[in-house]
Amino acid sequence: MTANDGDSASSGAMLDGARATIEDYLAEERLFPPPDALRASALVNSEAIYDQAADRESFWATQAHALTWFEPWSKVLDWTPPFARWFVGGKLNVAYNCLDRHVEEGRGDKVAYFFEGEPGDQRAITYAELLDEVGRCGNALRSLGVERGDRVAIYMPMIPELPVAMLACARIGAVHSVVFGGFSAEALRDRIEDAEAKVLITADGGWRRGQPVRLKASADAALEVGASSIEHVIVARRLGEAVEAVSMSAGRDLWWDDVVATKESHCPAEAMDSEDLLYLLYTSGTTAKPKGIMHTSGGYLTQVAYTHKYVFDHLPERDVYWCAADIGWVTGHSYIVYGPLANGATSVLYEGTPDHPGRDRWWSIVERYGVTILYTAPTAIRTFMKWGAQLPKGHDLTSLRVLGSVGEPINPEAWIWYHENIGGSRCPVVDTWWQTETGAIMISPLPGVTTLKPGSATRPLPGISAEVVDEAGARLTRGGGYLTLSEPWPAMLRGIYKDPDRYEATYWSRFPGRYFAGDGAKIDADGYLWLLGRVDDVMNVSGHRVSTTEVESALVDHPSVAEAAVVGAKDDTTGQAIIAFVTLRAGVEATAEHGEMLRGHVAGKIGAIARPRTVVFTDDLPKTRSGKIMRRLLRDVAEGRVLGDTTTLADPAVVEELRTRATEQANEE
Ligand code: 7RM
Repeated sequence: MTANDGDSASSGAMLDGARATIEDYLAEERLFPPPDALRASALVNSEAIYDQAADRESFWATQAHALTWFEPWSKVLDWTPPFARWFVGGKLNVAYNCLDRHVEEGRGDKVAYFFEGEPGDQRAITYAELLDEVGRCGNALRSLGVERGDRVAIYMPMIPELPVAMLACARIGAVHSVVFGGFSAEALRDRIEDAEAKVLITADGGWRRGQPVRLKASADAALEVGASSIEHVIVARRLGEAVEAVSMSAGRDLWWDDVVATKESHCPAEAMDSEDLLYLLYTSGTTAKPKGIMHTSGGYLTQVAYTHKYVFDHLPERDVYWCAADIGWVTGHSYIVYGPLANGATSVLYEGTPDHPGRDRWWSIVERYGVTILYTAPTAIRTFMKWGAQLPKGHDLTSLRVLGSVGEPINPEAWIWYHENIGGSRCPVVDTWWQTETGAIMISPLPGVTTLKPGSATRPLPGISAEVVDEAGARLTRGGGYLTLSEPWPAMLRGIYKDPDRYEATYWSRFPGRYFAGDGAKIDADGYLWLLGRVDDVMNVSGHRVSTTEVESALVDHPSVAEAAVVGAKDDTTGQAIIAFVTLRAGVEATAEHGEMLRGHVAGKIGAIARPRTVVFTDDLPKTRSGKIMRRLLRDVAEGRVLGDTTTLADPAVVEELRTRATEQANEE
């Protein structure tokens, strides 16, 4: 199944829905030109950079020259659609670029990370210290037989050992596959099996909202059956005495303190080809099987470094940068680890939740470290809005210069709140559109150049070609359609691991010659882009992608479930919430307890992020005559909207029935 062969009704309906959204957006008409003070000192403060990028290949070559290459490339781009190779023949090492060159140039004492654990423990880690630890970890991996090209799975909390593990892989040429710590044992097992990882790096656990999260127990469950490629498990100690002793399997499991800390720090960096795999990161698509997105070395590092520098107007001598995402998602890979480190940034690395021990935790962090750049997601901003403006007011946030947003469309109300209450009305808000697949930011303002419109990601960055097309693939210069990328870009995915056909079908078949992102977008009279959300069966919950099909599979996996259909419904905080319509097998009673149990079942299969907000039991699902479930109708029901055209329904009575049930259900909550 490709991204586009779902029921076509859903895309059309999505664009209809999107039109209503855009009307809301345009209710906010204020324009925000770059503040004078910021423009005066900005790295880029003129439109000229867009003209310079007209020759795309030479523009990207200039950006790539900001990195240290062991051997030069012979060709900037080799494009055999849909397969791109950037900086062909060039040799570099990503970890060397993130660490060694800063140390060699005398910046070893600069802080790379201000780590703050959720319980309040603090640790500043310099570039020199990070380099040493990465070397030790690289040597540990080598001692366990990890070689160039081998895959290493990483399942960790947000502690310094996580970037260390990633960089150690990059240093020795191994490919990391980071699995978000909130994912279940089963999700971890699937990813280990697909990647055939040789080593798993994990921790006894981490802290979340004051509670220990026992990751090693989860990892043990993942390895209990299957995942037989894993030869060794390295376990970092984070919880220690706070919890019962973790079980260590003799011969397989090793403590970080025994296997890493004891190694010498000198660890030669492999000269990798520009196109060698750097990492795999699994992301949800429109089928139940997550896709292993492949990112390579030279092009990826070029674009994450370039975007981190210019989108956030980052200067290492001036800024303290904080991306508050989790490293387990692509935002953390590109904008906590690789981009900032390549640029010699000083970053904040925070382990926990925003409400522990109080709801002003983030603002105390901004104040403590003098954060100048803050990058977060609309769902977090809306949560802070609910908690009230008095919390940030209680802290000195005047260090902030630039604010960023990522993960989903930011509604103008949240944009304005962020701008005023966090940014003191002085900081540009850069709304950055990109995806796991794009690897790096693609559409975004430049804070010293772009006049902002709240709710618009504005325009493609210099070097990027994004275009909106209609159903037939014809380019639009005004109005709503489908967002496509019309030229290859350095950080683009190189494929889906072990599945080139799916890569081609998912991204390149709907609009020939174009990469289709799966998002709807509109262009306004000034040429500004307004992102309108997904047009496929991918939900966006708190800025994270969850596949409807994946949740449906988890549901029908339960013996009591006959059939399930899942949709995303608009939610004021999380953007979308997961609503599951479930038909039970004969003899099973549709009780509230059973619904609760099914919600837990999904969380157990995939992770808490996929737990449905609501389970609606129904005797039948609305289907077209050809038997396709009509998601558009279910979305209408879930969002309590007036129902659309139901004439292709096999049994219109089903919808009436559902609507009644959904309303009853909502009243019970
Ligand atoms: C970075 C990330 C990608 C999907 C993408 C969009 C949505 C992300 C924005 C956005 C509107 C934005 N990677 N999305 N950023 N929509 N404005 N600034 O989120 O692979 O997890 O998700 O997220 O739908 O396709 S992701």
